[in-house]
Amino acid sequence: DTQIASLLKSSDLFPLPQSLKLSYGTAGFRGDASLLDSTVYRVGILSALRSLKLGSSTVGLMITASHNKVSDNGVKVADPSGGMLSQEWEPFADQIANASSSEELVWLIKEFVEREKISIGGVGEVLLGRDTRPSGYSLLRAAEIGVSSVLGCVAVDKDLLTTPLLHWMVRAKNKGLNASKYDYFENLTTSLMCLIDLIPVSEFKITKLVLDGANGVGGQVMNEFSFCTLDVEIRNTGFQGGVLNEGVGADFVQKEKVVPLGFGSKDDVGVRCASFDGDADRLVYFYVPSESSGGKIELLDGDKILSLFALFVKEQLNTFDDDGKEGELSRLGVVQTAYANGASTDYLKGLGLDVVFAKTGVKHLHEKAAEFDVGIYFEANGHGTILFSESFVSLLVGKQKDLSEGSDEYNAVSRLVAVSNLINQAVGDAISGLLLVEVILQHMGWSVQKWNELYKDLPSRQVKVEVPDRTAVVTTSEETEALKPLGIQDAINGEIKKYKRGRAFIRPSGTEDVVRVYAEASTQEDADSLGDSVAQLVK
Ligand code: NG1
Ligand code: ZN
Repeated sequence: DTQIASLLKSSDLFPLPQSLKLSYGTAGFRGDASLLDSTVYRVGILSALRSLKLGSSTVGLMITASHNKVSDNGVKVADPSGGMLSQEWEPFADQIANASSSEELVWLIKEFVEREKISIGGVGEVLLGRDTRPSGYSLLRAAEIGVSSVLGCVAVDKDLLTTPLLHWMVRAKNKGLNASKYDYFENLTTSLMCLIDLIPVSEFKITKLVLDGANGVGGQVMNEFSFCTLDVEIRNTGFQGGVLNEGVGADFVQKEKVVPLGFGSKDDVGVRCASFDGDADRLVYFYVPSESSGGKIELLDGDKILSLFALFVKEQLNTFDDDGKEGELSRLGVVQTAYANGASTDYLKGLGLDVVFAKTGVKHLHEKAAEFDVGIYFEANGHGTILFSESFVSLLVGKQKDLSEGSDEYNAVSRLVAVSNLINQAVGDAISGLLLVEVILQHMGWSVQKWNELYKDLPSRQVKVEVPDRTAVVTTSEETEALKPLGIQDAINGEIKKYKRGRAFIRPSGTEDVVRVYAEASTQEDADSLGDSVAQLVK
C-alpha cells in the first residue's frame, strides 16, 4: 500500500554502509558521523511510530554524540514524558538500525506496527534538535525524511539546542504548556529569581563564575540567556575557533583532572569555574588551587553536586517535615552508580540519606529516582537532576497556601517549589544545574573551596581497554561484579585485597568500543596500580 511504497522509496536514499553494526546502548546510537545517515533516517521512522503509538503525543529526536569527538555523531529519542525512549523499544531500534536492505527494513516495520497495534494514518509529531557538530545539519535532514515517510507524521526542526532543552520542550509540549526556547529561559529566570529572593542573608555577594562551554551548543545557549543576578564569563563558546570537546568540556575535565584549554592563567587561581559537555547535559565544577599546580585542578564532580543538592533539599524538608508523625515524612532518596566516589557515598549515608545504586546510564538512574517523593540522581561525570513526584509538588503547593508568608516553613516550602520548577524534570541539564548550584552557594554563603570540603574524594583511576569483543564481559545488574569471562571476578578480588580501601570493577562501555576499568584506593599510587593490574586482567 501507500505506506509501504513511501518507506521503500525513502529508504533507498539511505543505504546501510557495509560492516556497520549498531546498538542503542547507554545513550542512543553513536558512531562516525559519515556512516550515520541511514541510522538517523531509521530512528526518524521509529520516533514517528512512537508518537503514533502514544496517541499523537510529541516525541523528540536529538542528534548529538555528546562528549565524543567532533567527527562522531549520534541519535537518541525522547519519550513524551521528556525522559529517554522506553527500553521496551530498544530491541526494535537495534533491529531496524541494522536491517541490511530496504525490503528487510520495511518488513521489520510492518511486523512491529502490527504487533504493537500502531494505527498508521493517525497524526504524529517529532521535534528535531542537533548540537553544533557540522554533520548535524545533513543528519537532521535524514531524520526529517524518516519522520515524514510515516504517513500523517510531521517533523518540526528546532535546530541548534542542548539535549536537555529538547527534552524539556517535549515534556512541556505534552503537558500543554508553552514550549519554546524562550519559555525555557523565562521559566529558569522566574524560578531563579524566586530562590534568590528567599536567600536568608540580607546582603549576598555575587562573585564571578567562569564557564567552559566545551566549544559546543551549551556555551552558545548560555550566551543567549542573560541573567542580571549572576556574573558569568563564558569561554570556549566555539565562536573563536576551538574544536568541540578537544581539550575542553566536562568529560575532559572530569577524566583528566586538569584545566581545559583557555583556563589556568594566574588570574584564574581560586576562581569558581564550571564545565559543560558537548550537548550540555553534564556539568562539573573545578578551581585551580594555586599558581604552581601545573594545570592540575580541584574537581567538584557529579557526586559533589549531588551532595550539595541533597544537603540543601534536606535542610528545607527538615524545616517542616519533623513533626515526628509516622508515615508523614517525605521520602528523599539519592541514586548513584558504581562510579560514584566511595567518599561521597559515605558522606551521603552519614547525612542519614537513603542511597541506592543503579546501572550506568541515565535512564537507569532516572527510573530509580522517580520512586521517591524527591529523588536526586547523579553520575560522577556530572549528569543528573532532582526529580519531584507530582503528588509531592501538589502537597507542597497546598502547604504553601496554609502557611503564613515569611515563616521559616513557608520559605522552605517555597524554595522546594522553586527548585522543582528550576531544575529540569526530564533529564540532567547543565544549565539548570549550574543555576541551582550558584543559588545554593549564595544561600549557604559558601565559596567553591568551602563546598569542596564537604568530603575528600578517595583517589581513583579509570582505564579504557580496547578488546576484540567487549560483549565478552557480562556483569551483575549493578555492574559491580563481572560474571563473565569466568574466573575474572576472582582475579579482580585478589587484586582489590592488596589495597587499603581498594575497590574496582569492569564493565563494557555502552557508547564506545572498550571495556572500562574503575579503581579506587586510599592513595593515588594505589588507585593507579590497582587500575593497571585490573586492566591487565581484561587484556
Ligand atoms: P559508557 O560508555 O556506557 O560508560 C558513558 C558514561 C555514562 C553515560 C553515557 C552516556 C562513564 C564511565 N560512562 O557511558 O555515565 O553518561 O556515557 O553519555 O562516564
Ligand atoms: Zn552529554
